[in-house]
Formats: sequence, structure tokens, C-alpha cells
Amino acid sequence: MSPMSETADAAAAEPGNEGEAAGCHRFVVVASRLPVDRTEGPGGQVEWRPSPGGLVSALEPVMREAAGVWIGWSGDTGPAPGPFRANDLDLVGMGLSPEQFRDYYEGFCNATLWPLYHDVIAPPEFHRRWWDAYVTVNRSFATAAVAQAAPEATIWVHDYQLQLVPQMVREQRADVRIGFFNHIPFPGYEIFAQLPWRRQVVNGLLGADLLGFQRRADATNFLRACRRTAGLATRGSTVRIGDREVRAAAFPISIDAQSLEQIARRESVRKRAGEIRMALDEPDTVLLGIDRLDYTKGIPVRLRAYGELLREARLGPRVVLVQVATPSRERVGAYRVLRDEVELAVSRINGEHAEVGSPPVHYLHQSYPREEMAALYLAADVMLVTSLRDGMNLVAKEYVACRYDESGALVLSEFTGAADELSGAFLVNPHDIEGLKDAIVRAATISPGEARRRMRLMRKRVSEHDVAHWAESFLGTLERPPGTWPTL
Ligand code: GDG
Repeated sequence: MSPMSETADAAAAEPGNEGEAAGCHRFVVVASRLPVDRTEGPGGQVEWRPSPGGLVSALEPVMREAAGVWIGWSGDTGPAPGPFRANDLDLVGMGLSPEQFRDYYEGFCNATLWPLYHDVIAPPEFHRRWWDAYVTVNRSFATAAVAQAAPEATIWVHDYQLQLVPQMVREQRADVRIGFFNHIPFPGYEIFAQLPWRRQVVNGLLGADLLGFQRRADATNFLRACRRTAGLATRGSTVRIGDREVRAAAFPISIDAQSLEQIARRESVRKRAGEIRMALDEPDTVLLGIDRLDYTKGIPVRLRAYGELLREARLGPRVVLVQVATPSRERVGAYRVLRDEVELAVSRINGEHAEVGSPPVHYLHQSYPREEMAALYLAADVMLVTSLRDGMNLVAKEYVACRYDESGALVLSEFTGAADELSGAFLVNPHDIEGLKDAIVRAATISPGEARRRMRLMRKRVSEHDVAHWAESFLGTLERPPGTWPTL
């Protein structure tokens, strides 16, 4: 991280002041969202509350060392907040008009790219107006990045919402180093090829020096798209484009395992985990699912498997499933259909199998503070992650990080990035309902010794490969001159 490890010349702005003058930042993060949420104080004044996530905690040390700035959408369709300072970070809040929110965010991002990149689990929609909005919004983010970046700065662009930004920045600034990380899968070529603007997207990404993906298979899919869409030659993980070399490789993202474990170890959180089990009427086995309510997460297959297990009486009478389904993208049609499907399935299971006061499914369509999440992870004997397609799945890693007593079992879909790393899990093909049922039964009846052996393996992986390791290895590779890249 050479250019970023020197102390910045520009003095950091004081809290409450505007961000640093344009062009001063040697490290620029460009992400679809800011790491803070806008709220209104008691007097109606705007306040920015940190929205803590792995990404910001991983990047915070680099941001501080290198006079970094974070460019992202503020989360509403009001005027763009512009540069400001909050939570001790320099931020630039981008705006989306109501039309851009509809065409760019809900349209091209959530109803074109999201289903396309998740193996068309839902049919993607292609609309030229949405694409035009995608180009316009990407251009505004690129312009903001160019304005903030110091000479020879490092710019790290995140995710599928901003795939054109690398090229748009490079056109204006040959001096900067550009990294891009894709948080979701990159699809196989036959699927990607459906995108009417596939060439523009590949060219947009190729503006970066280094492209990071969750899994090796995603990087391979991207390299194939370069060959097929742009006719470019690739060698190993490198694409040659004119006199430049672009690298595409796997950098599996992770979590801040240590701080989550600290939360799980708190007396108050352990007490709360006990209360949760008590409120569930002290069952023998608690199964847990925590997902955004998204069709990629395989909630219906999980409910189907569980319902059949109850009908076949294969789990014993004192088993419950707690399913947290965090509200998500509620205005997009496919998400409304999914919510109805999930809620119908939950009602059917409870209708068929509940006794008064003890439903077999506890369904929670709400979001919770981090402490409550940790208590839920602690209260669960078996964690169910049955995604049909998932870039990584941080929930699986969070469960492992919280199980400091090495108990518990994880049922994990093969179609998650986490499956490449968590070899102690019961791996399942979520489309294979019989296989899924068998895995749930095995996980629910695991011996304490076997559980400990599996959990220890997973905890070692997650603690050694945490989110700081991820950020360091990506930025470390990005900072190296092309000839000195390590074998990835
Ligand atoms: C995308 C990719 C990739 C959920 N409900 C609550 C809550 N959460 C937190 C979880 C976890 C995060 O949200 C969800 O992360 P996932 O990785 O499971 O899934 P996506 O949201 O789809 O994320 C994914 C990820 O990007 C990172 O690259 O792994 O594949 O799809 O951290 O804990 N947090 C709180 N309350 C909730 O109710 N506090």
C-alpha cells in the first residue's frame, strides 16, 4: 500500500467542517451507498448516523492513513448533500433524482443486473431508458471521483451498480490507480451475453488495473467475457488491452470477526440468547435463517424442506425454525411476489403443525440491531444458508464468528462464495430437497465432538481471513507494478 501508507500532506478537516478541498485525497472509495444514514434530529436538523458494516470497518484504517474520501449515494431522492464530514470521515454524498431512483436503482441495478448476475433466478428486464440512466449515474460518480482524487491517487470502485466508473475515470485521469471489486457473482458467458450492453460493461470494467471477484469462478467468467465480447487475449488472470495489463482474480470478502465475537461474548448478549431460547419454549433444537428477503437466498426451498421434515416427523417434536427476513427492495415486483410466497409457506407450515402457543416457524419480517443478531446466532443450534446464488454470504461467516464455544452446525449452499472457504459446513445443493433435508437432519443431530471439530475448522478460517485481510490483500496487489504481481 505504498502511496497510501505515507501521511497525507493535507490536514484532516475537523468534525462538522466540509470535507477536504477537491483533488486532495490519495485514497478514494466509490460505492453505491455512503457508510452513514441520514436521520433527522429532534429539532428537524439533519444528522448522519454510521451504518456500520464490514466494508467501512475494513477501509477505515486506510481512509485515515491516506486522507481518504468515500463517495456514495445518500439513500434518498432529495438534493445531493455534496462533500461533508461525519463519523470522522470525509464523505461526498451523491444524489439521485426520483427518475434516476426508478430507472437506475430500482430498474437497471435491481431488475436488470441483479437477476442477470444471479443466474437469472428471476427474469431480468432490459430497457433502454434504464441503461441510459445507468450511464448517466455512473458518469456522475466518475466525475466526483476525478474531482476528489489527488495526483496518482488510488481509487477503489465497488460493485455492480458502478461498473462503468473505472473506464470513465481512466478516460480523464491516466495518473490514478483503479481497483474494482464485484460483491455479487459474475455470471457465465451464456447468461452475461443476454445483456444488450455487454460490450460497454466489459469495457467499463477494463478501465480498472485490478478487478476483484468473490470466487475464482467469477474471475474466470469475466475473463471469458473479455475474450468473447471484446475479442481480447487473456493469459492466466491477465487481460492485455493496448499497452495496459488488467488483472482479474478472486479476493473473497469477509467480516470483522474479532469485533463480532466480542459482541457475542458480552454478558448482555449471552443473557439475551438465553431469553430467546426461553421465549421459544426451550426447544431441543433451534434452526435459524437470517437473510434479506431476496429471491437469491433460497428461503422458499428452506421452508419446503423444513415443512416436509415436520410432516415426516424426522426432526423430533421439539424443533423450531426462526426465520429473520429483513425487508428489502419492497417496491420491485419480484420482491413483492417473493414476500407473498414466503408468507404463504410460513402460514401453511404453522397451520398444519402448530400447537396453541408453539408455532414451528417464527417468522420475523424486521431488521434488528447488531447485538440482537449476535444473540440470535448464539441461540441457534443450526444455521441454514440455502442461497440459490450468493456472491459470498456474510451471514454464514457471522454465525461462525459468534460461536466462540465451538458448538453449532452450519448447513451451507454450494452456490455461495462462503462454500469455497467453510469446509466444516454441511454443504448442500439447495435445489435437491431430499439432500437438503438429509443435511438438516444430520446437522440437527450432530454429536458435540463432531460439531466442535467442524466449527473449529471454520472459525480458524474466518479469524485468519477477516475483512482486514481482504482489504490488505486487494490493495496490496493493486499497489504492485504489473510485473511483480503474485500468482493469484
Ligand atoms: C451482498 C452479496 C456478499 C441482515 N439483516 C440484518 C442485518 N443483516 C446483515 C447481515 C450481513 C449482511 O446484512 C448481509 O450480507 P450477505 O452477505 O448475507 O448478503 P447481501 O446483503 O446480499 O450482500 C453477498 C455481500 O454483498 C458482501 O460482499 O457476501 O453475496 O449479495 O452482514 O448481518 N444486520 C442488522 N440487522 C438486520 O436485521 N444489523
